[in-house]
Amino acid sequence: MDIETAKSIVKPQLTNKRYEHTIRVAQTAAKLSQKFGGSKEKAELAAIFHDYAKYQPPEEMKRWILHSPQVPKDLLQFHHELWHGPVAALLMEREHGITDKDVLNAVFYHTTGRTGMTKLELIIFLADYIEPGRSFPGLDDVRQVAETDLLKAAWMASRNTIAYLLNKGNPIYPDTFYVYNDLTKRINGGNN
Ligand code: DGI
Ligand code: FE
Ligand code: FE
Repeated sequence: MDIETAKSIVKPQLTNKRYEHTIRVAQTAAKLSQKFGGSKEKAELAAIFHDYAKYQPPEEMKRWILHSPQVPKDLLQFHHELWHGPVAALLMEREHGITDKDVLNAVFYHTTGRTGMTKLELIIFLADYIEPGRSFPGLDDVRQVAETDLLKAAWMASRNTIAYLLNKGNPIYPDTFYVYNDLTKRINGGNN
């Protein structure tokens, strides 16, 4: 699917602010893919769709998850904020015929991350965190590291998100910890 078609599908589903965030994630993901390698087109396509399901009613997302064998049901025990990535990936595949697994996984796992993330998955995960409209504590450091080191920057994003969730006393989905542990090993050459 070309990017303009993707945009025209996604835009009506989002608020203006969310659509602008989406465009910035796509621009950031395109830059990251030029810097670190991989397909710019895939990065843009995944970015355009990553928050496609953000405003689906939780009951509807729950139905999609319950009826889709590939989605782990334990997600339903956690906040519905964690459901929009998997549901967007399902909708891309079933309603828009997008079959590229790497693109679908980048959307599926963009909120939590997971172990063994591909370059494209890391790029979307990181682009969502560092796009220029974001302002989180410590974000400038992550942006700086993202100039040279994709794994380390994604690790910092993961660490900061966990710290933020812990600080708020929120429950944390297992994949959110797994990506942190996995990236800790990967940036240390497996010595941890
Ligand atoms: O959709 P976006 O706002 O662009 O960003 P996102 O999909 O990365 O994350 C949405 C929210 O999900 C963000 O406030 C952090 C939160 N989050 C990420 N991992 C976890 C989580 N919330 C809980 N409760 N548990 C997690 O493991
Ligand atoms: Fe999201
Ligand atoms: Fe997002």
